[in-house]
Amino acid sequence: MKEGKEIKRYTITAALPYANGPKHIGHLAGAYIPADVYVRFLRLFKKNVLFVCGSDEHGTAIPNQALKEGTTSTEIIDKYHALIRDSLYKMGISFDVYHRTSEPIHHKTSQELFLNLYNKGLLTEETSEQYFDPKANVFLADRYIQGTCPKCGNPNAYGDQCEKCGSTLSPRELINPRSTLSGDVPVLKPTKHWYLPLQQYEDWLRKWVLESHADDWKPNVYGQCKSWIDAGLQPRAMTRDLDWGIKVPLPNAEGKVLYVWFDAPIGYISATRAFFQEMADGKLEYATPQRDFGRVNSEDWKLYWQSDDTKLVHFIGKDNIVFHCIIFPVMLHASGEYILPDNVPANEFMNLEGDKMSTSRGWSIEMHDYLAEFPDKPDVLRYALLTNLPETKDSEFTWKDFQSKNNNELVAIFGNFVNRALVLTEKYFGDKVPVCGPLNKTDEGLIAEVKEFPGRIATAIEAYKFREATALLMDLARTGNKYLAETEPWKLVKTDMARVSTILNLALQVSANLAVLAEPFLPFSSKKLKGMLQLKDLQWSDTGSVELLPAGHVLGRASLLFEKIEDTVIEAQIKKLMDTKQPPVAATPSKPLKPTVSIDDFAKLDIRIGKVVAAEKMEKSNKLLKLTINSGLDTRIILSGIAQHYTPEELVGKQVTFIANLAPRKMMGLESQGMILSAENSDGKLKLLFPAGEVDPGSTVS
Ligand code: B3M
Ligand code: ZN
Repeated sequence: MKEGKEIKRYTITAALPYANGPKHIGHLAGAYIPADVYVRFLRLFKKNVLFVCGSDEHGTAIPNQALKEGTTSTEIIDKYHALIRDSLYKMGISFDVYHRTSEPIHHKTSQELFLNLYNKGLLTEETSEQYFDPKANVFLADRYIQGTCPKCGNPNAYGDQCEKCGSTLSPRELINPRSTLSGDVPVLKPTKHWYLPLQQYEDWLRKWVLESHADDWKPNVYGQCKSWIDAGLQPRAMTRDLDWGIKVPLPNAEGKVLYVWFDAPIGYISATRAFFQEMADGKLEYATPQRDFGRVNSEDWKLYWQSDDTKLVHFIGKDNIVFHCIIFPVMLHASGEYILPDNVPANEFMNLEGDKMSTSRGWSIEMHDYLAEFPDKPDVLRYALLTNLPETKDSEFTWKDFQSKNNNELVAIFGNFVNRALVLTEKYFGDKVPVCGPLNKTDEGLIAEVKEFPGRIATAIEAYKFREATALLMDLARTGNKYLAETEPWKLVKTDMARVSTILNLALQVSANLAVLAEPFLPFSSKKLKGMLQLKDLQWSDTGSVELLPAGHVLGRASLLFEKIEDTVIEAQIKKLMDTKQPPVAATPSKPLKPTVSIDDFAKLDIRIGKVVAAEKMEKSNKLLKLTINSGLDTRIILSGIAQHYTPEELVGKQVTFIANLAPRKMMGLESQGMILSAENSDGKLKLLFPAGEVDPGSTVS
């Protein structure tokens, strides 16, 4: 946005989640909830705002997950795109568009931007040595490589980032690197790539970030940018050797794709293009317009990205700062066609019950899990997160705090206040708003306070201080509660009905203010409360007044806005969390992959199911069990090294999997006629492989 220009429209983005797994409540606190509050706030001013998000479906994170789940990258992105999108919408995150980077329009937009830079000679071509896994026959970019973090010593840092300390890394910085594909130590091999020469933009970045945003960017964001720039900017490869991603649109670029951090932020632009294309065509697939956009044209996306009266704001978590504040802006600036972000209000991390949140370690609360447990309570989570946002430093979510925020604030203050106002009115005046008579000092005090709140909350939101804004909203409810406690209308019913009428009128006016002002924070409860008050759609600018509900206005029926959460419910959640916690990941990965074998080699093995008819310990061996197997072909003896993992009694009658044509081997004086198959866990424990259901002895396995 140009300094001093009137803002005509807003493009608000929230980080595109990687579609490589479910996302947790830390992601909500990092980006999605603050962004949503901001956007809903702007909409309450009838601002022209577009809220953009979608799935990030490229990068090594996707094929890596496919490998883990034994499926394809396409299946992974389809599955998690839908899961994440649905969870976010159910949490009330009101995107106007939720797109996907696997869509052709995104590939096209990314390739165009790449070519724009390439054709202007702004990318440098360089051949360098990079880690390669000869066994898997791939170059090890980003998350295909792990090793020890040079900054904090975490043994499981990735080639692009250490998840423990948040440092941005490159594969060559890792100590003891290993391939995540084979576990092997990689070798160096030359390969050609295209680089964005960030160092050439140092002066420009110093001016744009360090000078012009010294006052309006958050200290955590500004500080990270400054240390990056001060450390000396390096050329950064914008391409990768991978078979998953957007093809590099150049001849002689076989097997090369765009770097995921080149294409992902362009996803914001392509989502905007898709939105206007769909709106213009009247065929909505990814577009979910949350307000009336009027008549639009497919080219209107340009207004949101190329017009300097547009304010662009990126909401992200702290691990994405350099990409949104340095690399993407350099790309946009170099292209010469795009506006730059006005602000990037990144949050720090939210921890969970004393430990870092992590889906892979089972120490997290996934959005879809929360919604399955508390389907009617998205607002409670929104509130618990909002009051605890990691805005200036890491914060912490605990189930106890969640319970107390619900019981002591939403129920006891907000819910209690509006419920008393509505129920008392119903009791004394039926379904109509009573008249407001002459005012006394207490009433005037209340009115003066109510008048201040909208401005105070707005100032906090505009400064991206959502915690403070949320606290102020609750303060307004507290003010209402205090007013009722002081005026005690229930005691005046017998003596001064006119006074009761005034008090309840004012209490209802405060409730109406709460209903409107709560919308950005607690959209579901706001809607419910508006229904109870039969309040028409009001804007932010209508609030601060005690004339929102005229006397005689017919109210709807009162019901509870929030309900108490019992200790047993919270204890069950804590137990569930403890149960899913994984032991810390061992420094050594799973065993390296063995060399490839042909299908013909595999077919030589005769694997079958047999029934254990007898089992006994072998004398003088604490490892071996002697199993007598009905193999369907014969009755044979197999010696198996599982004595420390199974007792003979456990095995009799069980169906086991064994290799039937292994050459007999002599062990401890006995001939073993085959081998029982088992899986070895990372802790060394063996688990036998049983068929999932009873089959005939001798059934073959393939
Ligand atoms: N997918 C990283 C993340 O989820 C990445 C964000 C992209 S924003 C353009 O943390
Ligand atoms: Zn680290």
